Amino acid sequence: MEKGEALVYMNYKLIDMKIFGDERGKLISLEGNHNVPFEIKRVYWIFDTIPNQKRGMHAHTNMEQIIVAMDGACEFILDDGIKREKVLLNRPDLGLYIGKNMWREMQNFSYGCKLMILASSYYDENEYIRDYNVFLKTVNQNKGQNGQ
Ligand code: T46
Repeated sequence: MEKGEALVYMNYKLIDMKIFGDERGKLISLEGNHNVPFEIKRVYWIFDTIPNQKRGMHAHTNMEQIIVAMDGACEFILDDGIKREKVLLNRPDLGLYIGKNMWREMQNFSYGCKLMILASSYYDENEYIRDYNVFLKTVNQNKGQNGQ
């Protein structure tokens, strides 16, 4: 988190994406800094997931993302250090935006679930927090800095 940057609680939102559809099928278009609220630096996808295998279990200090279940479904647990909420991704026209400093866990993957992720930064393992206690400490420190 940059100095002076405010901590945003439950820094995520669900986005219903505009579908261009006709008798031939459907199409969705995402553009950086237009309907995606950041410049897209990286795209990756997750596939061959295993239903009872959790993924994620980390937060990002310096990355924003949009996640789409292109096929199948999975649940995201989102946690800002105070509150935890569960979100179901189960449609290719539903985007999950996750901002900085949000702990995420992915669970209950359906068979064949495929996730596509647009990210605001290049891969950098140093901006991952993979220990929940370190995450709590970091967000609590930031709250202190923001006078909260
Ligand atoms: C996230 C959720 C939704 C790379 O080398 N480059 C990359 O761009 C990424 C994303 C991963 N990796 C390597 C790092 C690990 O050795 O791929 C391996 C698996 O990554 P990870 O265990 O972090 O995967 P997930 O599914 O737990 O988390 C991923 C993303 O890492 C993360 O940004 O928010 O998907």
